[in-house]
Amino acid sequence: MTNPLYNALFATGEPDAPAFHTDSGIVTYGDLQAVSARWGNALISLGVTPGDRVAVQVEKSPENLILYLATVRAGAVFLPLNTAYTQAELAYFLGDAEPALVVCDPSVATTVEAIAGDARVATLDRAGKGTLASRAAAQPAEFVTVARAETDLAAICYTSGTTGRSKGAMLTHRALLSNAATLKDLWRFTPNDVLIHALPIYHVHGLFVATNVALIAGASMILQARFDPGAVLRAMLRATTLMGVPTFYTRLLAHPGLTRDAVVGMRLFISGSAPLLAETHRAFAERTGHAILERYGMTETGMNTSNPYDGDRTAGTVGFPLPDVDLRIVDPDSGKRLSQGEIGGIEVRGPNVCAGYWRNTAKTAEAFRDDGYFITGDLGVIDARGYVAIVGRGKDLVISGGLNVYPKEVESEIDAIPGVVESAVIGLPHADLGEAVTAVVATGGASDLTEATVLDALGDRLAAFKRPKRVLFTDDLPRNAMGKVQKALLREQHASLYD
Ligand code: MLC
Ligand code: AMP
Repeated sequence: MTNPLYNALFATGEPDAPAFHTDSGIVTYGDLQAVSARWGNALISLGVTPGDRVAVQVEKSPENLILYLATVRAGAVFLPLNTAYTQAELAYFLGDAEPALVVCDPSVATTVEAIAGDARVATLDRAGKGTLASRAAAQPAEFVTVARAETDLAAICYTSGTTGRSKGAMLTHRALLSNAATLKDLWRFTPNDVLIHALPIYHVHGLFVATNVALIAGASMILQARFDPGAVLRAMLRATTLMGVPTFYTRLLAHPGLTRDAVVGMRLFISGSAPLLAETHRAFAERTGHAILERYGMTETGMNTSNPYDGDRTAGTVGFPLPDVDLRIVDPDSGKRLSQGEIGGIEVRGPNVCAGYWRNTAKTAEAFRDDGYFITGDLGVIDARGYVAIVGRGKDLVISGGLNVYPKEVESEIDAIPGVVESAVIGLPHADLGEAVTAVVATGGASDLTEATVLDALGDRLAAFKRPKRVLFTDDLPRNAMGKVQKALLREQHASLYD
């Protein structure tokens, strides 16, 4: 049967070749096919039909990845959710996506059942155990892979917006498959590669860039539940590649074990999801002899650009548009194409781009130009050699340790706290996280609010990574002549808060 993404992921790996290296041993490509068959049968026994959403908020484990493969194989739509999301946040996603099945940690099954609507609820814990795993174990290892068209959805990934609630980017088989195939070639992945996989698997970086590229190449992955520099350094002894956010590289640089000897078997270090400082690039090259390869992407588009494998991996740039991606720099207001060297909005078009936002035609229409280009909201410039550099964001967004935080969402929660007149949430330079979410709260001079009361109030409303690392108080927020809060001024005033 034709299932474009599933078939491609298993086209190269030999049945007895390793796919996962886990704490409890090797899982081969053959094992993955057999186990994902059992899990596919389990999904169907739970009523999942082609096109249904399977919402998954569970810790990273080999079984979680098998659930992804089984969902695709069963023709359903994988919907990963950050494990840090609170129940309040989860309720929104379930209401919007209307999944047929929600998979959650056993410890929250009762509360999830209360907000799951018509969806069935099954469980999976960090050790890969739970009602779903038990059900799968009792299923046959034969499964007729469900046929899908290239335009059918394989996944929905939610991404927040500058205004309003999160939107579900609809990712087709074609989008995921074309991006994985392109990156495999560009980054020269082969069955001999061993990728250190220490990223979370609820975002496109860990789920699609890392997992799909490794599988489509027939390579293997050392699966680590979370990023721990010591464990990554130990894994380098038997690995060839690492993909990470910039915080991975700054934390590795802070570890005395990062030496030339530690990386002798490694051929490639890739960074993305947030800007890699040129000084991190330089320091890493000095310590290890490796130039980190930086690439640029987003949830809605997968990867758009990459520094070259051969040739100059230029610090401070994200390299060239991928071979099948059209990229242009435009005047953000008029949409008019700008000349080389001019700074403007980055727009992309290609097979990698999502099919729009789930059940949100208005936001979809806003995000695309009439000629099909997707408006990324990033500001960039192309140099004379064709390298793209990201020079800022047209969208009000903070990226903390590779995770996106939309200030509006945090401000709305802070503004609801008694005693707060208004707030401004900004990103300030932070050596570890790149940017740290910081709140400036205006109290009108008449409140006894403290940093602790504000943070306590946000506790069960916002995931921990969205909560401000610091809360500063002021009588009033600075405004420009148009009455708009001057966030740039606030960023300047507090630029050295985390030094
Ligand atoms: C965890 N915390 C964070 C955080 N991660 N706070 C801010 N920003 C983050 N990114 C919180 C924890 O909840 C905890 O809060 C406290 O900080 C200490 O956590 P930690 O032990 O330092 O965190 P750690 O587990 O080490 O995680 C840090 C990290 C992780 C950077 C390794 O966040 C990570 O793996 N980031 C990668 C994210 C990613 O994959 N992004 C890709 C998106 S896709 P408390 O309150 O409990 O103490 C994308 C497209 C593309 O952007 O181009 O790839
Ligand atoms: P997300 O919505 O989580 O997919 O985040 C996508 C955003 O991350 C992009 O729009 C960029 O702003 C940012 N991003 C991803 N990769 C890079 C990079 N290499 N350099 C700078 N910003 C990046």
